[in-house]
Amino acid sequence: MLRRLFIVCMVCLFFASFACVTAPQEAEANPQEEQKTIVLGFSQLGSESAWRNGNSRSIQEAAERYGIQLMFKNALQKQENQIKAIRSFIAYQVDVIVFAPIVEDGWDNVLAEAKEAGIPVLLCDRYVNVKDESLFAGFIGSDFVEEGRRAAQFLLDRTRYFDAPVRIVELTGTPGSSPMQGRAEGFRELLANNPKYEIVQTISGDFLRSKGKEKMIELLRSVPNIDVLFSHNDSMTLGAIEAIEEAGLRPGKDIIIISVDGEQAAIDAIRAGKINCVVECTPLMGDRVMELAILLAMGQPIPRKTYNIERVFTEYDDLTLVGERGY
Ligand code: GZL
Repeated sequence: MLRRLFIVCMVCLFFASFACVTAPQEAEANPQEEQKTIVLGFSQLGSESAWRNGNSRSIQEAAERYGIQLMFKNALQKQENQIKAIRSFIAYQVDVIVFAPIVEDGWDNVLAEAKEAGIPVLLCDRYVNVKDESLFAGFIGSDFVEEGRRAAQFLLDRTRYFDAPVRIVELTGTPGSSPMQGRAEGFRELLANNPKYEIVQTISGDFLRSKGKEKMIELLRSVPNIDVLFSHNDSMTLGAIEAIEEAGLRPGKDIIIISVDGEQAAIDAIRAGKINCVVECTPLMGDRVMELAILLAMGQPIPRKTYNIERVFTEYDDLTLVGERGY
C-alpha cells in the first residue's frame, strides 16, 4: 500500500514539474493578457475636518501605491449622496465598495443592492447599524468606546485631587454617528461610579470648528464654573479654544481640555499649554484599506473588525518625540 502511495506521489511530482516547465512558456504565449486592475468605489462622507481630509488623502495616495483604480466620491455631509454614490458603484460593477458612513442608520436597502450585485462592502472609519450584518464584509477604523474611556481615564488622573464637584461640558460629534455614540459611551462608563464628576451640559458641534466655537460661546454664557471640556474632535476643540480665550479665560488652565483625533494643530496646542490631552484617532489607514480591498476582490475573507493602533498625547509627554502628524 505504501509503495503504491509513493508511486502516485512521484507521478504527481513528475507532471507538476512539466507544469512548472510549461508555465513560463504559457505566460509568454499570452503577453497581451492584461493584469486585471481592481476597481474600488469609495464614498467619503465629506470634508468637515482636518481628520477627514487626511483620511481622503490617505485613501487616494494608497490606491495609487497599490495600483488600484479608485472611483472617489465626496458626499459633502449628506447621507443621500453616499447612497447615490454606492448605487453608481453598483451600476459600474466595481470590484469592491468601501465607504465611511456618516451615520449608523439607513443603509439596509442600498447594502442589500450591493449584496444582490455580488459586490463586497468594506466599512472604513465608521460603523453601520443594519439588521443583517452579512451586508458588509468587515470594518476598519477605531474603537470609539475605548477612545471615550481613555479620555475619562486622563480626566480621573488629572483631577484626582480636585474637590467635588468637577463640572464637565461636552461638545459631541455628528448625532447618530458611531464616533459620537462610542466616545460618549466610553467617557460615561469610567465616570459612572464617581459622583464627583458631573456632565453638566452636552451639545453637538457636528465635528465642525465653527460650530465648536459657536456652541462653546453658548456654554460659557449658560453654564457657571466650567472645570472641564470634553470635545469629540480637534476641530471643535480649536473653535472652543477661541471662544474660551475671547471670554478672558485660559484654555488648558482655567478649563481642562480633553480632545480626540491628534491633528497637527491639536498637538501644537498641547505644546502651547492650551489642550491637556488628545486621544489619538488616526485617519491614516489607506494602505490597510487597500490590502483588505484586494483580499475582497480576490474573494478572500477578511476580519470582521480591524482596529487601528492608537495612543494618547498629554501635557506630561515629551512631544518633541512626536513627528509631523500628516493631518
Ligand atoms: C473618527 C472620525 C471623526 C473624527 C472627526 O473616526 O469619523 O470624523 O474624529 C471626523 O474629526 O470629522
